[in-house]
Amino acid sequence: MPDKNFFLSPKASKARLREAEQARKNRQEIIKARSQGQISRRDLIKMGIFTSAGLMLPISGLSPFARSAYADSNIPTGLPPSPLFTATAFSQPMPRFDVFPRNPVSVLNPAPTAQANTTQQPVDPALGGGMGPIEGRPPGPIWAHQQFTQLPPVIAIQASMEGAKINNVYNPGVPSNQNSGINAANPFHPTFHPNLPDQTALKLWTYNGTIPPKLMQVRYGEPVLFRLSNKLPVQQNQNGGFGIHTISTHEHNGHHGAENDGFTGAYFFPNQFYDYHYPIVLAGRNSINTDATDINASSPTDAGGLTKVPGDWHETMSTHWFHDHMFSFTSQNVYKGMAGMFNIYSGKDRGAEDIIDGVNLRLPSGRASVSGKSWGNLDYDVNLMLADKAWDGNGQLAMDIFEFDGFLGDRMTVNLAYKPYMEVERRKYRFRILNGAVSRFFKIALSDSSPMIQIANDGNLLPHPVVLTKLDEQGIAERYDIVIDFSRYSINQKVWMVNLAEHQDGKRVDKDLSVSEALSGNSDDPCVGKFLEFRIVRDPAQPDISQVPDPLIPNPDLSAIPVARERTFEFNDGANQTTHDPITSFFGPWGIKTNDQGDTLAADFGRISAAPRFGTREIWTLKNGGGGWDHPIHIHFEECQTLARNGSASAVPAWEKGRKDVWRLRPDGEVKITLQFRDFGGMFMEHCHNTVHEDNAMLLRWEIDDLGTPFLQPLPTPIPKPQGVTFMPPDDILPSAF
Ligand SMILES: [Cu+2]
Repeated sequence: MPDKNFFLSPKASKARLREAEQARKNRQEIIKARSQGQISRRDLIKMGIFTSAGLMLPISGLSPFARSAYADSNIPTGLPPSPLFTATAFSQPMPRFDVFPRNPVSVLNPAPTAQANTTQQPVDPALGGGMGPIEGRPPGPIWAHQQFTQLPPVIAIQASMEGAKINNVYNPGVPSNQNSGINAANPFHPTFHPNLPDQTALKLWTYNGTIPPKLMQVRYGEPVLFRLSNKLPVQQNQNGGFGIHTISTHEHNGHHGAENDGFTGAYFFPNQFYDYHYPIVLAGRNSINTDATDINASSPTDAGGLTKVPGDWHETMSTHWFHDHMFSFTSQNVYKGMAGMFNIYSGKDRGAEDIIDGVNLRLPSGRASVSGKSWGNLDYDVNLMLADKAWDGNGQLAMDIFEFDGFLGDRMTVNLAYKPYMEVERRKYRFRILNGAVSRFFKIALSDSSPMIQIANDGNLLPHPVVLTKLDEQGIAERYDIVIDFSRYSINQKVWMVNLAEHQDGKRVDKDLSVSEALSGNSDDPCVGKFLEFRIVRDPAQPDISQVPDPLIPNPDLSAIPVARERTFEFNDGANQTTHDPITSFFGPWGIKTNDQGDTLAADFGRISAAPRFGTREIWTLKNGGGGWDHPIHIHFEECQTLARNGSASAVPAWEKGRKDVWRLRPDGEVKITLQFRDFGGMFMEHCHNTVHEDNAMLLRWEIDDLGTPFLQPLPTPIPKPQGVTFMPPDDILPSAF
């Protein structure tokens, strides 16, 4: 297939291509200056690039919204295609995730503390000098780890955020023959393909500075302390042109106290660490099965048995991910590599298909009797992170932050490898598929249109498995777990995962193609078509005894819990900003209108838009305000049940009938959901997960109001500085929040 220029039609004139290249160069200078702190938002307004209402003015040669003088392209953006050098599709093996080592908490020095560790250290002059705390978590009781003594951390996972380097300690968690022949002992280079240049330390920023992306394996009832050290450059301008060195990690969609949620305003600086305490509990632990008597609410022991845990087993979660959530820089930082996955193991979903105890669902994973691991086998349980990327003429990661509709790359990567292949055996595999893109939606089929079984949505095992020949569109941050049975193929056969979702821009999917259309090579979108090749290489050494039972995990029954309150959130463009706080607020074009009152507001993490009462249940309606966009809306903290789409309960498809945490609203669409507020408190978020929309500035803060200590109401807003986090009162509290 000839190399297609996605961003400009193949029919675009040479003049249009030249114009596009010039526009790219012009914008690049501004992107660089903005990301490096050399110009402020006010400067951009003065320069006429933004209006105070947040709309970008149509300046030809600069704005992606401006119509070209050469109107021969309806694709209004301007990056040239990413060169492939000598790399070709399906010529490199797909690396499995790199599993984080799990250590006893005693290895942590200093030991973790309930309140932030405010031991002082000198602050680099580039960060203002003076002295500041070693931990960047906001200090004091309201940001202390909740229930730290009841749920003390048992496992320590340590990581650093740093620039790209060679990985000499890659641990795929499986032998080489389950990792497409990759010898994990070889140095693993920070590149999207062996025939592409290594990414430089300023372009790619990842957990531990290495690829493959990282996997945390955790289990219920075993609290984890994730200590993340910020080792990014102290100079803000050492960023390769985009991304920012202040970071905040969100464990999406952890049921943890807000101090561990990666709040967008709880970011920390180079040379600081942040202790995230992940208790890994079943929701409802303080009200349901509190004495831990239900064996279904359980966690795997190393010896092959079960430990009972409190909480509602219907709330069991399996597939999470973690990523940066820095205010107004999430898209750039995640694109730069700050994303990993997080598998949670339980009695139901333990990752050992040969343990038959009446609780274990025995999903495809691997055999404890072969590996010696009674949980968390990865042989046939495969994490896939899909992301579209773009790179410049030197092969270095490139991004255009002025694509306010959404930024699209033109090269498909799986686990950060450009169009790889994976060797598989003739048996069932589970794939935990994450959309880790900035703005792109995917829609997945197999090249021969044979069936896949969807077993989970957003990490929640469905009430019933769903057989599909095409998955639904998958929005940014959504996770679809599927099972593919390769026993129907013969050895040496190949089959491909195919993307059917064609984009023209970052607004939404332009068109869902048929498999044959997607395979035809006629799409202008180079991320359409085959992106992952499965090579069926052998029979399994042991017979496949894994199962996909029905039912999987029924929904929790909420019928006896009264609905305390209904709220409405409408997602629009043309947002207004009413606060103008230089630290906590940002401007549109995107925003959220709450409860049909007042303006559509751009994000301010100092504004409280909703404050549900602790211990209650509410119904929230998420509305697309129109304009032809789709928005994948994410609500932090609790998994929700989808009650209706466009007012109709029967319009909720079978694969959305479990619990979810991200909903594609679809153009002009509306979703009604229900959720509870329990177990923990503090400030959480709701936002579009098209991360460009999120950053510009479709995000709001809500907090759980418990009418007393330790959560004062309303909570003060943290203002992070290298010399210590201070607090200020909320900029704004919407009249309908409490
Ligand atoms: Cu959006």
